[in-house]
Amino acid sequence: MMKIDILSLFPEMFEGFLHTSIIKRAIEKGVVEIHVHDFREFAHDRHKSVDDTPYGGGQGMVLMCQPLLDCLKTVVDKDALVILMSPQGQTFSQKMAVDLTNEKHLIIICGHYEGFDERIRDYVDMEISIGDYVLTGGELSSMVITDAVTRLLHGAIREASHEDDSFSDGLLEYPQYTKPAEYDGAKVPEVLLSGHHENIRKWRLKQSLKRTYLRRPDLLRDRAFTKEEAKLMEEIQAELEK
Ligand code: 4GX
Repeated sequence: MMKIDILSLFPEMFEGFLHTSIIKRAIEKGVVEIHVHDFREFAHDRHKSVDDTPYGGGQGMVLMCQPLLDCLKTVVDKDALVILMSPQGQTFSQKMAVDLTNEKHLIIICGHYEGFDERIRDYVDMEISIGDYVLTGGELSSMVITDAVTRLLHGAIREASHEDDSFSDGLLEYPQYTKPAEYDGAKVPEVLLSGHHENIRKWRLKQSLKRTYLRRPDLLRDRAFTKEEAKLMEEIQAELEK
């Protein structure tokens, strides 16, 4: 059982997320325990302030140490990995999601405003960004991390579904089809209806390679191809030159 504590000023943003689909089921099955904490409750003044103007002047507000770190103290333990969501962190990836499944306890800090008091970083083990764009706060980012990690935990989904994930073997997924065999004149590739498992496997591998080559060549840059993959790549390149 993994435990995830999320520290946020907008706990209501998590309502739909925690009560829907696979995350809801994973919580019910005891695969993961997720708690959202409103660190505004730890503010001491009448106005429940959590931010203040920056020393040295300038625009915007800075999240102050006290309410957030007092909240952190109530959830931290020796096993906890404290993660800060920020555009300045390492970019999140499937590999990071897999690595995080080895942790017992994640604590994810979501900030709003222009930034954090730098001294908050002394209590943080890892800073993660979900991509090079600017959000209004870290809540959506923390849900991205929580979602990507939770679905990988034992019992969250059928184990075999992970093996087909895009990125799990460094390739994009092959095209999939379901009934009917023809829709508005568009046919399902013949090989998929043939029942010939070896031909289907080879077709899917070739489609994965082709799609990755065309859409995400960066993923192939330092990939060690098997003999079979190298041969399929030659076929793909020859077909594309025609
Ligand atoms: N991936 N944001 C955090 C506040 C902030 C500003 C500066 C630290 C330093 C984001 C992202 C993201 C917006 C969340 C700014 N925190 N989080 N917030 N991209 O854009 O994770």
